[in-house]
Amino acid sequence: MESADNGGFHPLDEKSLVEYIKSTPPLFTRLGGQAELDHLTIKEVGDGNLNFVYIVTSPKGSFVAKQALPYIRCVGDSWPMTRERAYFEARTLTEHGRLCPEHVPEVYHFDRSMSLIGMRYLEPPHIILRKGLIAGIEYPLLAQHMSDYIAKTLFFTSLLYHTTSDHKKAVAEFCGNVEMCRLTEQVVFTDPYRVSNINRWTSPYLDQDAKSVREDDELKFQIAELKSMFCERAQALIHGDLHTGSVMVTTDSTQVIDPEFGFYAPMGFDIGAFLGNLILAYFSQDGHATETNDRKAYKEWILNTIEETWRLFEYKFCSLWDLHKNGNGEVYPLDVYNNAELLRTAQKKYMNNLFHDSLGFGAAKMIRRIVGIAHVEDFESIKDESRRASCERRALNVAKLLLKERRKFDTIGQVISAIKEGSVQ
Ligand code: ADP
Ligand code: SR1
Ligand code: MG
Repeated sequence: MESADNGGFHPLDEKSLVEYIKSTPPLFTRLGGQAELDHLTIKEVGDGNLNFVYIVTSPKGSFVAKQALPYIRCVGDSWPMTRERAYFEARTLTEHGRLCPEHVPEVYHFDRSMSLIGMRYLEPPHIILRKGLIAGIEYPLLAQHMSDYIAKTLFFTSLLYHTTSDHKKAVAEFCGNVEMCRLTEQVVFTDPYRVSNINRWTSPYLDQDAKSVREDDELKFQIAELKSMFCERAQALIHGDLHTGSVMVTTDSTQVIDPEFGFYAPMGFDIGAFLGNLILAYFSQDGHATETNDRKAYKEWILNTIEETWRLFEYKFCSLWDLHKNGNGEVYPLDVYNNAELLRTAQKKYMNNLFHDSLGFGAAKMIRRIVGIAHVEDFESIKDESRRASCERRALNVAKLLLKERRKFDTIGQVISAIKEGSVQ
C-alpha cells in the first residue's frame, strides 16, 4: 500500500465522495449546483477488474466518478498497480473523444492526484455489450458504430496522418503507461503458455486442453512474434482493452469506455480484441440455448456483425487514407506513391498485414480468457461446467487455428467459415 505521504490521494467511498464533489465545481455544477447537493444519490457499480466506479445523480444532473486505487481490484492489494492508469485513461478518452465524439463519453473532470475521472453517465437503457450478448439482444448499428470508432481513432493517430515528429512526441508521452503494458504482456502473451498460479480453466474438463497450450511449440513461436510486435510497434494510439465489457450500448447508441491501457501499439490489438470477444460470445451461445430459444439466429447475427465490422472498418479506414493522402502523413508521400494504382496496391498490402495482425491478437485474447486470468462472463455464466467446457474447448481450438494459421486467411469470409466449422466439432 502507499505511504501516508501520497500527494493528497485518498480512496473515496460513497460518503467521502460527497465532500469531494462539494469542493469540485466542475462536478457539482453538473448536478445543478450547490442547491442540489443535499439530494444526491451515489452508488458504486464497478463490475470491471480494476477500478471503482460511482454513479452520481441529483434531480438536475448526473455523472460517473471513476477512481483508480493502487492495486488491481479483482486480485486485491497483493497485486499493486500504478494509479497513473487513470491519467492514461483520461488522456485516451479525451483524445479518442476528440476524434470520434459520437462513441466516447465526454470527460468533465480529471484529478491526477486523486486518480479520479468525472465523465458522462451513460444512463439506462445503456448496458455493457457483453451482457447484451449473453441476453441474446441484437444491436443493428453495432458494426457501423464500432467500425467508425476503430477507423477514426486508429487512422488519425497513425503515421498515415501524422508527421513522424508529432507521432514520436505522442508515443513518448504514452510510453509512460508502461506498467499497464507489462500487465498485458504477462497475462495475454506469457502466462497462458506456462505454468502460472494465476491461470485458471474449467477443471478437470479442460486440464488436457490447457496442457496442450503449454506444450504447443508452434503456438509459442507465434505468440512470441505477436508479443514482440505489441511491445515494439508504435503504430497508433490504441484503446488497449477493447473487449465487449468496454463497450456500452443501446439499440441506437454505442459508447466505448475504459481505455486505461491506452498507448501506441499495433492497430490489430484493438481490432482483434473486439472481434475475438465477439467470437467468444458466439461460442458461448450454445451454453445459453434453451428449449424455447436455440440461439441459432442469434449466432448468425454475431457472425454477420464480425464480418460487417471488419468490412466496414476496412472501407472507412481506406476512405480516410484517400481523403488525407495530401496531408501530413509521411509514410506514403504522394510524390513517391504517384499513381492511383500504386497507392491502391500499397493500401491492399497494409490492410492485408493488418488483417493478419488482428486475427493473431484476437486469438491471443481469446486464449487468455479460457486458460489464463480474468475469464469472461459469456462462459462463466454457463453454470453447468461440462457444458461450459465444451463451449470453451471449441472456442480455444478455433483461437489456436487463427493464431497459428492467420496468414493463410485472405478474407473475413474465410474466418467466418472456420468459426462455423469449429462450432460443430
Ligand atoms: P474497470 O476499469 O474496472 O474495468 P470499467 O470502466 O470497465 O472499470 O467500469 C466498470 C463498470 O462501471 C462498467 O462495467 C459499467 O457497468 C460501469 N460504468 C463505467 N463507466 C460508465 C459510464 N460512463 N456510464 C455508466 N456506467 C459506467
Ligand atoms: C489481472 S488481469 C485483468 C484484466 O482485466 C482488464 O480488463 C484487462 O483485460 C486485464 O488483462
Ligand atoms: Mg473494464
